[in-house]
Amino acid sequence: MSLLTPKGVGAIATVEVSGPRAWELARTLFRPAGKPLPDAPELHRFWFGTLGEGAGDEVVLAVAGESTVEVHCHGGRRVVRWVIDQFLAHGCAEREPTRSVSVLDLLVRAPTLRTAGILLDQLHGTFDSAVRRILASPDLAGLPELARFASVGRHLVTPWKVVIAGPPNVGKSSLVNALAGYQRTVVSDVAGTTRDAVRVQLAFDGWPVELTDTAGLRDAVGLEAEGIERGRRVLSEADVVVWVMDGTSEKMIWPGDDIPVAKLVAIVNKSDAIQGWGPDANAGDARELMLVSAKTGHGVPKLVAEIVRCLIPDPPPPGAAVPYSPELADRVEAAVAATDRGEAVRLLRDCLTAG
Ligand SMILES: Nc1nc2c(ncn2[C@@H]2O[C@H](COP(=O)(O)OP(=O)(O)OP(=O)(O)O)[C@@H](O)[C@H]2O)c(=O)[nH]1
Ligand SMILES: [Mg+2]
Repeated sequence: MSLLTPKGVGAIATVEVSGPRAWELARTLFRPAGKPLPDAPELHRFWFGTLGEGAGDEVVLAVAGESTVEVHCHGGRRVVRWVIDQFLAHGCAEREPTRSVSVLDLLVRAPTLRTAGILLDQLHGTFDSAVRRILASPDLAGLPELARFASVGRHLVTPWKVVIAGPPNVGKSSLVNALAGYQRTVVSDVAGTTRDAVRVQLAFDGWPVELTDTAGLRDAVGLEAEGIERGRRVLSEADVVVWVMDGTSEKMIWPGDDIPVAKLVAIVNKSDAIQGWGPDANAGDARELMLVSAKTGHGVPKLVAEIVRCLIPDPPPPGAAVPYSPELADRVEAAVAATDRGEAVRLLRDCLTAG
């Protein structure tokens, strides 16, 4: 069962119920205003009547397929919920909205022009056509190519998570402010200033990013320890961790082994205050020692480019087919990993009917 109309308040909403028991359930829950319903569903017919016990709600019941009925009910949120609940109470399962509705839903929520452009391509059928082409080919040719952009597809609306972490007082909050381009988090020369994760939504190169400032990672007790614990949790969910070290301190504290190298960008901050390390020190391959100054902004554009390269090493070209929601991305990746063709075909067909 799924809601075909967009969520929200409208004059009319449509709830689709499909499956072998759809007609039987419609006959149980719906009381027609006129003659009784036929024993078997008759395609394209519809009836006016009441749904549910007691006063119920006045609805139109329509047969949309051999095993699919539609309930057209009043469109207020509570009414729609109530209609869905009637079917849930009779053993129906709720499904996410159908794909064609959800691509529009996603498009209106797209945070940047770049992600909106990708979603618009899919609204025009790019993803659907690619899936159909793959299904029509005997060896499912083109499937790995479709999975190539699964990670991008997961983040067209939901931002990538970039976490700024490192020891206390190295300039993490200053760096968040430098990246966000304005004063967003509290900066002070007292170590342990940031007590909790602070989140900022931004776009890097047109990609939506949620930047999280964390409490300095060190042993601590009490209130601060709680913030640090949360910081560790945030780290484990990050897509990229920017590990900040202080170039002016005697001892640089490197990230622990618990952060996978693939999602780690390590930087040395306060380059403005480091004797002998001018901008030139940033010229070579400085991935391990990228020099940045949160204070002057030196190295910040390069850091942004590195974060983007880490998050999206292979951006989709214009017009590419992209599995544009986390659900579609999961299905396409599962189809690639499927050991038998039948399973892969089933997953791809699901991509055409469900979001
Ligand atoms: N010279 C110089 N000082 C900086 C730079 N970045 C930060 N600082 C100073 O370093 C101190 C600590 O900065 P914060 O941004 O609060 O550091 P933090 O890592 O967030 O600290 P905690 O939240 O306490 O873990 C402040 O006095 C900043 O002004 C930089 O690029 N250059
Ligand atoms: Mg801080």
